[in-house]
Amino acid sequence: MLDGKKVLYSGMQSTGTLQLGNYLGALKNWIELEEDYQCFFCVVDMHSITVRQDPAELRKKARALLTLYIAAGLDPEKNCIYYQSHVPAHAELSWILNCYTYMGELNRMTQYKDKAAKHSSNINAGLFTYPVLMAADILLFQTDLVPVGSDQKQHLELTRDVAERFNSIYGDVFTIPEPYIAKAGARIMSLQEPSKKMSKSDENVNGSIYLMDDPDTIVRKFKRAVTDSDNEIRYSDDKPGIKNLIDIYAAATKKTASEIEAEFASSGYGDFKLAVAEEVIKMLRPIQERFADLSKDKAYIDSIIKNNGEKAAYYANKTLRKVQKKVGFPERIR
Ligand code: ATP
Ligand code: LTN
Repeated sequence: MLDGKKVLYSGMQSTGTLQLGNYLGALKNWIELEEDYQCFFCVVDMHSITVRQDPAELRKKARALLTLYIAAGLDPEKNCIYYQSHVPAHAELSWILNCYTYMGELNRMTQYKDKAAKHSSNINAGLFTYPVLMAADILLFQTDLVPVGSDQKQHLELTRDVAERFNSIYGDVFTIPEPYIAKAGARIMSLQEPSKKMSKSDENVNGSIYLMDDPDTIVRKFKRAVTDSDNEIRYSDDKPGIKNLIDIYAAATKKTASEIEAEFASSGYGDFKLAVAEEVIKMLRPIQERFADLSKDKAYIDSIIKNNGEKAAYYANKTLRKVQKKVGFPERIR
């Protein structure tokens, strides 16, 4: 609890331009929850370097991501929106938690296996211990709720296990966080390979709708989306392409899959794809406009970065000092 409210924490990597899955699976839910919680939204730039990045690009993307959080509707006065790399406590707690996490646990993480396969020439230790840094992010703020897409569920379970292990040795140090995985949009798939999740680091740009895509690009990508050939709009696992488009339409309109099946019972794939594109364009337009305005206001974004970084460091240090004391680090001389 913080100031009488439960704590909500989430973050995204500044590895690329946000795609529709990031928005529907995570960011949109953050906005819906922000009023009821004391919220921390992090740009996890330290996680981003587990995969090789161009320094100038990484800096640019981190700022764009922070600006996009605000453009999408998060209020930076009420919520703490900040860069992970500006708060050293993340790295410090991560080291300590490394010593309470087993190799076997990390070996089971599917994101690690996927990324190791994808970046086989750079399987670094950071990629392996990535979930420990994520656990540190969450536990530093005594978080109650973590809204994420379903691909992060395993990392959340590990976070809970590590926190419970630590608490069982040292007493109630950490709040045990709950995942929040909304039904609609929890896992948006690539438009080109509907068996793979949509990802901002996918080299096939036609598989992802980026939040900054213009209307023509969005229509073109949906028109080209891979589907089966029976032309029936039905929500079923044996129709992964159409199922994904129904999921996107459902998340954008808040309609259920059966309402959508009924609405498009007499339509073909072409019409349905255009309808999905239209809803997505409508949903993204205000975010794109706000992003363009905010990007011009350098002083305002700078002030958010500074003030919120300091605020996050204050709360994070409180937990860190407690943990350092528990594990037996010497007291600081003042
Ligand atoms: P990368 O491709 O760089 O690994 P990503 O696109 O998978 O990145 P992350 O930064 O890892 O995105 O994830 C940010 C948030 O978006 C997380 O909460 C994650 O669960 C959610 N998310 C990512 N991809 C999807 C998706 N396809 N569907 C639903 N949620 C998603
Ligand atoms: N691993 C997450 C990003 C992330 C995160 C967090 C999400 C890092 N730290 C803390 C929620 C809470 C991902 O989306 N790939």
